[in-house]
Amino acid sequence: MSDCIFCAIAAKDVHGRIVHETEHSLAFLDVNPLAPGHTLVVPKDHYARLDDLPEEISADLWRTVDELVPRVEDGVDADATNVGVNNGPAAGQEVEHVHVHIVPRFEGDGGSPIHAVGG
Ligand code: DGP
Repeated sequence: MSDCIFCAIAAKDVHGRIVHETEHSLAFLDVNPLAPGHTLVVPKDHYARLDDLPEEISADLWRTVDELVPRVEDGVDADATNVGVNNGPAAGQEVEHVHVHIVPRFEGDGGSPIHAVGG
């Protein structure tokens, strides 16, 4: 999509601090990190929401997340991670190109957990 920033990063038209790449997925550092090492994993092609993803792309995306979580934790010596998707504008999705946040967490960092809706 021509006006999508994550499509531009995936096409290497816009600089992104890329940390990993597969056939269908790209991982790069978030420009406004919630913690050092905050990483975004995106499909290279444009899909707005999780349920738009074809099965093969979805499998590649989540496999990439699985592989990167321990690497991100090791990379910044984190104690844990929050892994999540803001899936749709009402859930806080600002960039309408699917992206999985991997946010490193540190004991006592004061950040918020992800609460279940209505929980
Ligand atoms: P969300 O609210 O889930 O749509 O989060 C969007 C994230 O994308 C937010 O944490 C900031 C990040 N972001 C927005 N624009 C850029 C950009 O141009 N480059 C990078 N690396 N990250 C961006």
